[in-house]
Amino acid sequence: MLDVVTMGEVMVQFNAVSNGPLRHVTYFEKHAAGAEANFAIGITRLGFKAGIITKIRDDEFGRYIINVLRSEGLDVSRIKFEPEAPNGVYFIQRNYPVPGKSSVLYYRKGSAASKLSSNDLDLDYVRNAKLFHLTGITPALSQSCKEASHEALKIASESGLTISFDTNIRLSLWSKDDARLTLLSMLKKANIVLTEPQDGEILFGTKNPREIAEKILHMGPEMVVVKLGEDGAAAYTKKISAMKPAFRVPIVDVIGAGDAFAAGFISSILRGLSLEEALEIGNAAGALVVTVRGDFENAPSLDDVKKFLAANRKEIGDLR
Ligand code: KDG
Repeated sequence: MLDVVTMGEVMVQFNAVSNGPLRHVTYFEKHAAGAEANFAIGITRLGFKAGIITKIRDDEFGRYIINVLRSEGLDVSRIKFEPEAPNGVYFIQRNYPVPGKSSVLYYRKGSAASKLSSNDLDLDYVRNAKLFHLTGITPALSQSCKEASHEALKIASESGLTISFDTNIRLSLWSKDDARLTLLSMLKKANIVLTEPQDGEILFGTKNPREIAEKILHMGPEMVVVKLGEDGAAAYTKKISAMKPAFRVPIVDVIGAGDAFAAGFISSILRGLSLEEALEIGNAAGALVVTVRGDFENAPSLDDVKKFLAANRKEIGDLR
Protein backbone atom coordinates (compact mmCIF):
# COMPACT_ATOMS: atom_id res chain seq x y z
CA MET A 1 0.00 0.00 0.00
CA LEU A 2 1.23 3.47 -0.86
CA ASP A 3 1.55 6.35 1.59
CA VAL A 4 1.26 9.03 -1.05
CA VAL A 5 -0.40 9.31 -4.46
CA THR A 6 -0.05 12.34 -6.68
CA MET A 7 -1.09 13.26 -10.21
CA GLY A 8 0.63 15.54 -12.67
CA GLU A 9 2.83 16.05 -15.67
CA VAL A 10 6.43 14.93 -15.72
CA MET A 11 8.50 16.70 -18.37
CA VAL A 12 11.98 16.61 -19.74
CA GLN A 13 13.78 19.66 -18.42
CA PHE A 14 16.69 21.21 -20.31
CA ASN A 15 18.58 23.25 -17.80
CA ALA A 16 21.02 25.87 -19.11
CA VAL A 17 24.54 24.92 -18.12
CA SER A 18 25.62 28.58 -18.17
CA ASN A 19 23.90 31.59 -16.67
CA GLY A 20 22.27 34.23 -18.81
CA PRO A 21 19.72 34.66 -21.60
CA LEU A 22 18.86 31.43 -23.40
CA ARG A 23 19.79 32.86 -26.79
CA HIS A 24 23.42 32.78 -25.67
CA VAL A 25 23.32 29.39 -23.97
CA THR A 26 24.94 26.58 -25.94
CA TYR A 27 24.75 23.62 -23.57
CA PHE A 28 21.78 22.24 -21.69
CA GLU A 29 21.66 19.48 -19.11
CA LYS A 30 18.80 16.99 -19.34
CA HIS A 31 16.64 16.29 -16.26
CA ALA A 32 13.15 14.88 -15.62
CA ALA A 33 10.90 17.09 -13.50
CA GLY A 34 7.43 18.32 -12.71
CA ALA A 35 6.07 19.75 -9.48
CA GLU A 36 4.13 16.64 -8.44
CA ALA A 37 6.90 14.21 -9.40
CA ASN A 38 9.42 16.38 -7.54
CA PHE A 39 7.22 16.18 -4.46
CA ALA A 40 6.78 12.42 -4.81
CA ILE A 41 10.52 11.86 -5.17
CA GLY A 42 11.22 14.20 -2.25
CA ILE A 43 8.87 12.36 0.07
CA THR A 44 10.13 8.96 -1.11
CA ARG A 45 13.67 9.94 -0.19
CA LEU A 46 12.32 10.88 3.24
CA GLY A 47 11.04 7.36 3.80
CA PHE A 48 7.51 7.23 2.37
CA LYS A 49 6.15 5.13 -0.50
CA ALA A 50 4.72 7.22 -3.33
CA GLY A 51 3.14 6.71 -6.73
CA ILE A 52 2.22 9.05 -9.56
CA ILE A 53 -0.69 9.10 -11.98
CA THR A 54 0.23 10.61 -15.34
CA LYS A 55 0.38 10.04 -19.08
CA ILE A 56 3.45 9.94 -21.23
CA ARG A 57 4.26 9.01 -24.80
CA ASP A 58 6.32 5.86 -25.12
CA ASP A 59 9.28 7.39 -26.95
CA GLU A 60 12.88 8.10 -25.95
CA PHE A 61 11.90 10.97 -23.65
CA GLY A 62 9.05 8.94 -22.19
CA ARG A 63 11.38 6.05 -21.43
CA TYR A 64 13.84 8.45 -19.86
CA ILE A 65 11.11 9.88 -17.61
CA ILE A 66 9.93 6.42 -16.51
CA ASN A 67 13.50 5.30 -15.85
CA VAL A 68 14.12 8.32 -13.63
CA LEU A 69 10.89 7.87 -11.66
CA ARG A 70 11.45 4.14 -11.26
CA SER A 71 15.06 4.54 -10.21
CA GLU A 72 13.91 6.98 -7.52
CA GLY A 73 11.63 4.25 -6.13
CA LEU A 74 8.29 5.70 -7.26
CA ASP A 75 5.45 3.39 -8.16
CA VAL A 76 4.98 3.88 -11.92
CA SER A 77 2.26 1.27 -12.38
CA ARG A 78 -0.46 3.89 -12.99
CA ILE A 79 1.38 5.78 -15.69
CA LYS A 80 -0.55 5.39 -18.93
CA PHE A 81 0.81 5.67 -22.43
CA GLU A 82 -0.57 8.24 -24.82
CA PRO A 83 0.20 7.30 -28.44
CA GLU A 84 -0.41 10.60 -30.20
CA ALA A 85 0.65 13.57 -28.10
CA PRO A 86 4.31 14.39 -27.36
CA ASN A 87 5.94 14.54 -23.95
CA GLY A 88 6.19 18.06 -22.55
CA VAL A 89 9.62 19.66 -22.44
CA TYR A 90 10.85 22.89 -20.91
CA PHE A 91 13.97 24.99 -20.73
CA ILE A 92 15.41 26.77 -17.71
CA GLN A 93 17.20 30.09 -17.91
CA ARG A 94 19.26 30.73 -14.80
CA ASN A 95 20.30 33.88 -12.97
CA TYR A 96 19.06 36.28 -15.66
CA PRO A 97 17.62 38.90 -15.68
CA VAL A 98 17.41 38.58 -11.88
CA PRO A 99 20.47 37.00 -10.25
CA GLY A 100 19.39 34.17 -7.96
CA LYS A 101 16.20 33.53 -9.94
CA SER A 102 15.42 31.09 -12.75
CA SER A 103 12.73 31.30 -15.41
CA VAL A 104 11.05 28.61 -17.48
CA LEU A 105 10.07 28.28 -21.12
CA TYR A 106 7.49 25.54 -21.67
CA TYR A 107 6.81 23.45 -24.78
CA ARG A 108 3.92 21.45 -23.34
CA LYS A 109 0.67 22.57 -24.94
CA GLY A 110 -1.31 19.49 -26.03
CA SER A 111 1.22 17.23 -24.30
CA ALA A 112 0.60 13.58 -23.43
CA ALA A 113 -0.07 14.52 -19.78
CA SER A 114 -2.58 17.18 -20.80
CA LYS A 115 -4.70 14.33 -22.24
CA LEU A 116 -5.13 12.85 -18.76
CA SER A 117 -8.83 12.54 -17.93
CA SER A 118 -11.09 11.08 -15.24
CA ASN A 119 -11.10 7.82 -17.25
CA ASP A 120 -7.41 7.43 -16.46
CA LEU A 121 -7.97 7.48 -12.72
CA ASP A 122 -7.72 4.19 -10.88
CA LEU A 123 -10.03 5.14 -8.04
CA ASP A 124 -8.88 2.31 -5.76
CA TYR A 125 -5.29 3.39 -6.24
CA VAL A 126 -6.20 6.79 -4.81
CA ARG A 127 -8.54 5.38 -2.13
CA ASN A 128 -5.90 3.05 -0.75
CA ALA A 129 -3.27 5.71 -0.14
CA LYS A 130 -2.94 7.78 3.02
CA LEU A 131 -2.23 11.15 1.45
CA PHE A 132 -3.21 12.61 -1.91
CA HIS A 133 -1.09 15.52 -3.13
CA LEU A 134 -2.06 17.86 -5.92
CA THR A 135 -0.82 21.22 -7.17
CA GLY A 136 -2.43 24.00 -9.15
CA ILE A 137 -0.43 22.96 -12.20
CA THR A 138 -2.40 19.80 -13.01
CA PRO A 139 -5.87 21.43 -13.30
CA ALA A 140 -4.29 24.17 -15.44
CA LEU A 141 -3.10 21.75 -18.13
CA SER A 142 -6.43 21.15 -19.92
CA GLN A 143 -10.17 20.82 -19.32
CA SER A 144 -9.85 17.04 -18.96
CA CYS A 145 -7.02 17.49 -16.42
CA LYS A 146 -9.18 19.93 -14.50
CA GLU A 147 -12.02 17.39 -14.38
CA ALA A 148 -9.65 14.59 -13.37
CA SER A 149 -8.29 16.82 -10.59
CA HIS A 150 -11.79 17.51 -9.26
CA GLU A 151 -12.60 13.81 -9.42
CA ALA A 152 -9.41 12.69 -7.69
CA LEU A 153 -9.93 15.25 -4.91
CA LYS A 154 -13.52 14.10 -4.47
CA ILE A 155 -12.49 10.45 -4.17
CA ALA A 156 -9.60 11.25 -1.82
CA SER A 157 -11.83 13.40 0.36
CA GLU A 158 -14.69 10.87 0.48
CA SER A 159 -12.21 8.13 1.34
CA GLY A 160 -10.78 10.07 4.27
CA LEU A 161 -7.27 10.60 2.87
CA THR A 162 -5.25 13.56 4.02
CA ILE A 163 -5.13 15.96 1.08
CA SER A 164 -2.24 18.33 0.59
CA PHE A 165 -2.58 21.01 -2.06
CA ASP A 166 0.11 23.38 -3.31
CA THR A 167 -1.45 26.29 -5.19
CA ASN A 168 1.52 26.60 -7.61
CA ILE A 169 -0.20 29.08 -9.93
CA ARG A 170 1.55 29.22 -13.32
CA LEU A 171 0.09 32.13 -15.25
CA SER A 172 1.58 30.89 -18.52
CA LEU A 173 -0.88 27.98 -18.27
CA TRP A 174 -4.14 29.75 -17.43
CA SER A 175 -5.74 33.08 -16.62
CA LYS A 176 -5.92 34.59 -13.13
CA ASP A 177 -9.72 34.27 -13.16
CA ASP A 178 -9.66 30.62 -14.17
CA ALA A 179 -6.97 29.90 -11.57
CA ARG A 180 -8.92 31.68 -8.83
CA LEU A 181 -12.27 30.04 -9.58
CA THR A 182 -10.82 26.57 -9.92
CA LEU A 183 -8.42 26.66 -7.00
CA LEU A 184 -10.85 28.19 -4.55
CA SER A 185 -13.21 25.29 -5.13
CA MET A 186 -10.37 22.76 -4.81
CA LEU A 187 -8.76 24.20 -1.68
CA LYS A 188 -11.92 23.52 0.33
CA LYS A 189 -11.23 19.80 0.05
CA ALA A 190 -7.64 20.03 1.28
CA ASN A 191 -6.36 19.44 4.80
CA ILE A 192 -2.98 21.06 4.27
CA VAL A 193 -2.57 23.97 1.84
CA LEU A 194 0.79 25.27 0.72
CA THR A 195 0.89 28.59 -1.05
CA GLU A 196 2.95 31.74 -1.54
CA PRO A 197 2.29 35.49 -1.41
CA GLN A 198 1.96 35.93 -5.21
CA ASP A 199 -0.65 33.17 -5.33
CA GLY A 200 -2.39 34.70 -2.30
CA GLU A 201 -2.72 37.93 -4.20
CA ILE A 202 -4.40 36.16 -7.12
CA LEU A 203 -6.67 34.09 -4.89
CA PHE A 204 -7.53 36.55 -2.12
CA GLY A 205 -6.18 39.95 -3.13
CA THR A 206 -3.52 39.97 -0.39
CA LYS A 207 0.16 39.06 -0.14
CA ASN A 208 0.10 39.12 3.65
CA PRO A 209 0.88 35.57 4.91
CA ARG A 210 -1.38 35.74 7.95
CA GLU A 211 -4.31 37.15 5.99
CA ILE A 212 -3.87 34.47 3.32
CA ALA A 213 -3.75 31.76 5.99
CA GLU A 214 -6.86 33.10 7.74
CA LYS A 215 -8.83 33.12 4.49
CA ILE A 216 -7.83 29.53 3.72
CA LEU A 217 -8.40 28.24 7.27
CA HIS A 218 -11.86 29.77 7.09
CA MET A 219 -12.60 27.62 4.00
CA GLY A 220 -11.99 24.32 5.82
CA PRO A 221 -8.31 23.24 5.64
CA GLU A 222 -6.66 22.63 9.01
CA MET A 223 -3.18 23.82 8.15
CA VAL A 224 -1.73 26.46 5.83
CA VAL A 225 1.88 27.04 4.91
CA VAL A 226 2.99 30.22 3.19
CA LYS A 227 6.32 29.74 1.41
CA LEU A 228 8.33 32.94 1.51
CA GLY A 229 11.32 32.02 -0.67
CA GLU A 230 14.53 33.47 0.72
CA ASP A 231 12.64 34.62 3.83
CA GLY A 232 11.71 31.05 4.80
CA ALA A 233 8.17 29.90 5.51
CA ALA A 234 5.30 30.36 7.94
CA ALA A 235 2.73 27.79 9.03
CA TYR A 236 -0.68 28.35 10.56
CA THR A 237 -3.49 26.34 12.12
CA LYS A 238 -6.55 27.83 13.80
CA LYS A 239 -4.73 27.68 17.13
CA ILE A 240 -1.02 28.12 16.52
CA SER A 241 1.45 29.54 14.04
CA ALA A 242 5.19 29.35 13.47
CA MET A 243 7.77 30.95 11.23
CA LYS A 244 11.27 29.78 10.28
CA PRO A 245 13.87 31.68 8.24
CA ALA A 246 15.48 30.12 5.19
CA PHE A 247 19.01 28.73 5.28
CA ARG A 248 21.62 30.73 3.39
CA VAL A 249 23.15 28.61 0.63
CA PRO A 250 24.74 29.31 -2.76
CA ILE A 251 21.93 29.44 -5.34
CA VAL A 252 22.39 27.61 -8.64
CA ASP A 253 18.76 27.04 -9.68
CA VAL A 254 15.75 27.77 -7.48
CA ILE A 255 13.25 25.72 -9.49
CA GLY A 256 12.03 22.75 -7.46
CA ALA A 257 12.72 24.35 -4.06
CA GLY A 258 9.00 24.69 -3.27
CA ASP A 259 8.35 21.02 -4.03
CA ALA A 260 11.29 19.89 -1.89
CA PHE A 261 10.04 22.15 0.88
CA ALA A 262 6.56 20.61 0.57
CA ALA A 263 7.98 17.09 0.80
CA GLY A 264 10.08 18.01 3.85
CA PHE A 265 7.22 19.80 5.57
CA ILE A 266 4.47 17.26 4.89
CA SER A 267 6.62 14.21 5.68
CA SER A 268 7.40 15.83 9.03
CA ILE A 269 3.73 16.53 9.78
CA LEU A 270 2.93 12.90 8.88
CA ARG A 271 5.63 11.87 11.38
CA GLY A 272 3.97 13.95 14.09
CA LEU A 273 6.64 16.67 14.34
CA SER A 274 5.80 20.22 15.41
CA LEU A 275 5.15 23.08 12.99
CA GLU A 276 8.59 24.54 13.80
CA GLU A 277 10.35 21.25 13.14
CA ALA A 278 8.39 20.67 9.94
CA LEU A 279 9.21 24.17 8.68
CA GLU A 280 12.87 23.71 9.46
CA ILE A 281 13.04 20.38 7.65
CA GLY A 282 11.13 21.84 4.70
CA ASN A 283 13.55 24.76 4.57
CA ALA A 284 16.52 22.38 4.73
CA ALA A 285 15.17 20.33 1.80
CA GLY A 286 14.47 23.48 -0.22
CA ALA A 287 17.93 24.87 0.52
CA LEU A 288 19.66 21.69 -0.63
CA VAL A 289 17.72 21.59 -3.90
CA VAL A 290 18.67 25.13 -4.98
CA THR A 291 22.38 24.39 -4.81
CA VAL A 292 22.32 22.28 -8.00
CA ARG A 293 20.65 22.24 -11.42
CA GLY A 294 17.59 19.98 -11.56
CA ASP A 295 14.49 20.00 -9.39
CA PHE A 296 14.95 17.01 -7.09
CA GLU A 297 18.50 15.70 -7.46
CA ASN A 298 19.56 17.18 -4.12
CA ALA A 299 16.33 16.30 -2.29
CA PRO A 300 17.61 14.88 1.00
CA SER A 301 17.06 11.66 2.92
CA LEU A 302 16.27 11.94 6.63
CA ASP A 303 19.89 11.28 7.41
CA ASP A 304 21.00 14.04 5.05
CA VAL A 305 18.53 16.43 6.71
CA LYS A 306 20.05 15.65 10.11
CA LYS A 307 23.56 16.27 8.77
CA PHE A 308 22.47 19.49 7.07
CA LEU A 309 20.78 20.77 10.21
CA ALA A 310 23.72 19.81 12.41
CA ALA A 311 26.11 21.61 10.06
CA ASN A 312 23.89 24.66 10.05
CA ARG A 313 23.78 24.63 13.83
CA LYS A 314 20.00 24.61 13.98
CA GLU A 315 18.52 22.90 16.96
CA ILE A 316 16.04 20.10 16.41
CA GLY A 317 14.74 17.29 18.52
CA ASP A 318 14.58 13.64 17.52
CA LEU A 319 13.20 13.18 14.01
CA ARG A 320 10.47 10.74 14.82
O1 KDG B 1 7.86 23.42 -9.05
C1 KDG B 1 8.77 23.18 -10.09
C2 KDG B 1 7.99 23.10 -11.35
O2 KDG B 1 7.43 24.35 -11.62
C3 KDG B 1 8.81 22.70 -12.53
O3 KDG B 1 9.36 21.44 -12.36
C4 KDG B 1 8.04 22.69 -13.80
O4 KDG B 1 6.22 21.32 -13.18
C5 KDG B 1 6.61 22.35 -13.62
C6 KDG B 1 5.68 23.35 -14.02
O5 KDG B 1 4.63 22.98 -14.51
O6 KDG B 1 5.95 24.53 -13.82
